[in-house]
This record gives sequence, structure tokens and C-alpha cells, in this order.
Amino acid sequence: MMGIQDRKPAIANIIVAYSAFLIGTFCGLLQVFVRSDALDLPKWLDYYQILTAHGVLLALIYTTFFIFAFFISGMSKALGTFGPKVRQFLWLGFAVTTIGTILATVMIISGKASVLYTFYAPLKASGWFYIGLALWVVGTWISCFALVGHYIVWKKQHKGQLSPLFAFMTITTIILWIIACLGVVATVVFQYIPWAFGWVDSINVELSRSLFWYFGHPLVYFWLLPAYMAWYLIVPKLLGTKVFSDSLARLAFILFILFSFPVGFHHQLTEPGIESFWKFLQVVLTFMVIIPSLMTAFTVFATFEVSGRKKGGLGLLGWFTKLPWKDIRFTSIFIAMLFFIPGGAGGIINASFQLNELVHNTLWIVGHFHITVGAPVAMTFMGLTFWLIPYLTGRQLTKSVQKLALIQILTWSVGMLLMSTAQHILGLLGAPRRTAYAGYNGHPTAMEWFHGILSNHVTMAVGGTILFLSAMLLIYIVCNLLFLAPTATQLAEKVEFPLAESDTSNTPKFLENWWIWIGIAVLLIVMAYALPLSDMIQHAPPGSKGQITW
Ligand code: HAS
Repeated sequence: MMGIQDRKPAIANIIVAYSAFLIGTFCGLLQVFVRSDALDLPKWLDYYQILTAHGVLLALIYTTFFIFAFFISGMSKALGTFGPKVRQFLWLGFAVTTIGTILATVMIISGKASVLYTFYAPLKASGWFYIGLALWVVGTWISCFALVGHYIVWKKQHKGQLSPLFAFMTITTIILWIIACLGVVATVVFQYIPWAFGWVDSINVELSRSLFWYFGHPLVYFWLLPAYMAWYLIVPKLLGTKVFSDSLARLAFILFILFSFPVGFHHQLTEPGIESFWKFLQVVLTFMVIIPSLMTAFTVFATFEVSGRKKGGLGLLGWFTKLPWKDIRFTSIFIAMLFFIPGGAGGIINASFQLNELVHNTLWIVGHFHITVGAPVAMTFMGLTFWLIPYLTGRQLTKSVQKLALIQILTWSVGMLLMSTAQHILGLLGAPRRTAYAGYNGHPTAMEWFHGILSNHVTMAVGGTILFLSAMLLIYIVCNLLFLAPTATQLAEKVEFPLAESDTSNTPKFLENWWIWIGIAVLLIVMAYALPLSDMIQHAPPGSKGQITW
């Protein structure tokens, strides 16, 4: 059992995560009502203000704080109790990240930062919003260094040994996060903050967006990899089997370090300021970053089949019926995986140069990220939440809460299916993303977006409403598990952190030689970005003044 001193920072992170989740999902409900013309916001509330809050609080804050709660819990479980120094830095990192979050959120709520979660220039927020973002990043770095410190202590005590798979995957994700953040810190600190406080009067827009997207695509893998850790390590434990292949799992994670960074231009394929060659190169590399996800799909299938056959599953698909469907810790993650099949396929469509012309800046992209972040990632985090909180608080995961959790997962699935399908179809019909209304003064094309059962804003609103109700049920479950559920006194009532065995006997030791992988990643980054970024700096067009359109 994790020591209470280690559990507290994890619980603190979970409380901030679900506070952000509560506000962010409420904003999402308002959005779908506005988009379906069912709601006019009061004068003092701007659509882009709630859209910014929705994106920042869910995509950036909920994910980050939950991920650190998961890492802290798992690293304590896998490598042993934290030393006092590590724990101090975990608390310091949590404090700085929280201060940054509060500062950015106050700027959004006070109407001084309706710039959306990608905060594209020349939209200009208050300088304090950008300082909040910078503090949020620095705080996560402090937490990262604390966990790396814990890992180094373990490695010193276990010379020549491969680290446990959970630790290896955590360190991989931390390396990816720190290298990715260099881009967003560079643009926020050296471009946005001086510009927002008026120390310089213009900003190089193309450079700021390119540095953001250098960060923005690996950001999605910062969200995805903790979910993959659950797929590789926790699902096999729930299935009563072990990790399918330790070396394949480690290789898949290393491929994310190599290929997550040189691909950001695939978010900028329609932008005029980048030469086609560099876009083409980064699209090719994007198809490389798909490979570790396909390796993951193979591993997950194999794990299911091995465990199902061990339980007597016969014939081609008999193993399928032997999976633990009544265990909400498994079913939630299984449904999360299912969503990732179309979610990932949609990513491949987005990355295709020609098809991107059709879908970019439409609701299709919004549909894509709701079935990537909003389902595989978020539903895996929900599935982890159901046992992680009782594990941390020493409370029980009662039968009644398990039943509520199943209802919550099923309603989330239905709501997400409706909303995201409508968004994909509306996007193909040409409906743009990030617009406060959809009627366009009754234009015939826009009116098309209100017809057809699965291709209209009303379906999106129905799906969004179901999602909101499911989110409120989840908040109740979280509060119950944190504060109300009975304390587990008997051994049988205690909730364990399910970590599967992983056989490292055939795993090559060089997989854990981080400097090789960091070196190759840096080479790929230089190859993909050095020339186009230097061109954006040397041949910069006149910078842009700030636009405050709200
Ligand atoms: Fe994406 C835009 C391309 C994955 C999130 N993406 C976004 C945005 C977000 C986002 C938030 O190329 C919007 C940003 C904004 O606001 O503008 N995306 C990709 C590609 C992948 C990808 C190639 N995206 C993600 C993930 C996300 C995420 C993961 C969050 C967690 N995305 C793009 C592009 C754009 C984009 C362009 C810009 C579009 C534009 O023009 O603006 C790949 O990583 C996808 C690889 C994954 C697969 C699927 C593998 C399937 C698996 C599950 C198998 C399940 C099993 C279960 C086996 C190929 C691993 C068992 C099942 C049984 C039936 C038994």
C-alpha cells in the first residue's frame, strides 16, 4: 500500500483535475446549445470565452493533473516510496502548476483571454494569461524532474537492471513532454509575453503558430501515452495475464519520442507561410508516428486473445466472450479503445495533404479530437479513476458505485457517438469550427446543416447534453470515492493498483539508453524545423499588432 505521504500529492492532483473537468464540461453544454441556436448567451458572457475555458480546462488542465496523479501513484508503486526531496518537489510542482492554472482561468473568466486553447496570434490576451500558461508548464517540469529523480535513485540501487515497465513508460512520456514544451515556452516567453505587455508592438504570427504546433502534436501523445500505459500494463492485469511483449511495448514508446516532434506542420497544411516541401516532409513523418499506435492495436488484440484462450475460449472468436465484461475497470477501457479506431483513422485522413484541404477548420476536426482526447484518453482516465481514487483514499469501490460507473461509461459512449458523428458529418458538409452561430442568416448551405438526423446541430446538442449529464454523474462518483465511500477495513475490500508482470528476459538493454533516443529525436527535429523556422525569422513579414475581437 502506498504511504499516505505519497498518496496526498496524487489526491491533490485528482481534485484539481476534476474541478477543471466540472467547469469545462459545463462550458461544453453551453456551446452545443449556442451552436444549435437553442441558447443566446447573456451579454456579459462571450461564446469564445466559454470555448476557451472548455478547451483549456479539459484539454490542458484536466488531462495534465490527472496524468500526474497517475504517474505519482504508479511510480511510488513501481519504484517504492518517494524520498523527502522528491516529495517536496512534487508538491512544489503541483503548487506552481496550480497557480498558473488559476491565473490563466481567472483571465479567461474575466474576459481578458478569449483566445481559445491554441491562443493563436494576432488574437491578444492579457499578458497575465500567458504568464499563467508559462507557470503551468514550469510547474509540470518541476513535477517531471521530481519523478526523474525518483527513477535515478532506483537505477542507482539496481545497477544494470531494466526499470519496471511503468517507470520506463513514465520517463518516456516525461522526455516527450519536456522536449515538446520547449516550443511553446519559446513562443510564450519570447514572443507573446513581451507583445502582450506592450514591450514590443508586433508579433511574428507564422513563427508563433509553428512553435505552438511543434508543441501541439506531441501534446496529444502526452495525453495518449498514459492511456496506452493503462492498455499495456493495467488491462492485462485485469485480464489475469501478463504484458504481451515487454520489448515491443518499450519500442512503441520510444518511437513516440522519435516521431512525435517533426510533424507539427500537419496542423498548418493550409498556411501560406510554409513551403510545400516542409509540409510534405512532415506529413511523411506523420505517417511514421502512426506506427507505434498500430503496434499498440496489435498488442491489445493479442492480449485479449491470449487471456480469453487461457480461460477456455475456443474457435476463432471464443476468447472474446471470456473477457471480463462485468468489470467496469476493463469495460470502460475497452470502449475507449473502440473509439480510437475511428479516431485514429480520422487522424490519418487529417494528415493526408489533399484531404486536409477539405476538413481543416471544419467541425470534422472537432469530431476527430472528441473521439481521440474525449474518448480513448478521457474514458481510459475515467476507467482508472474508478479504482485509483479508492486505492489512494483507502475507501471501497462498492457494488452500487460500480453500477453507477457502468451507467456513466455507457452514457458517455452514447453521447460521444452522437455528438462526434454529427460533427464529422457536419464538417464534411462544410460547417466551420469555432463559430458562435451556425445559421449564417438562413443561407441555404447553412440550413442544410440543420437537416438530416445524424448530420445536424440538434443531434450534436443532444449528444452534448447526454455527455454533460454523464459528466455530472462522474463528478458524483468522484466525490463519493473521495469523501463518502466506506473505508476498506478488510483485506478483500482494499483496492489494489493493478500492474501486470512484464517479462524483461528478452528485452535489449539499449532500449533504456535514453541519450540515443533523445539524440535521434533532436536530429529529426533539426531536419524538419531548422530551415523553415530560420526562414520564418530571417524573412519575417511585418509583424502583427494585437487584435482583441471580443
Ligand atoms: Fe489528431 C488535429 C492527425 C491522433 C488530438 N488531433 C487534432 C486536434 C486534436 C487532436 C486536439 O494531420 C485539433 C487541434 C486543433 O485544435 O486544431 N491525429 C492525427 C494523427 C494521429 C492523431 C495522424 N489526435 C490524435 C490523438 C489525439 C489527437 C491520439 C488526442 C489524444 N490530428 C491530426 C491532424 C490534425 C489533427 C493532421 C490537424 C487537422 C487540421 O487541419 O487542423 C495518429 O496518432 C493516429 C494513429 C492511430 C491509429 C489508430 C490505432 C488504433 C488503436 C486502437 C485499437 C483498438 C483495439 C481494441 C485493438 C491509426 C491503437 C480492441 C478492439 C476490438 C474490436 C477487439
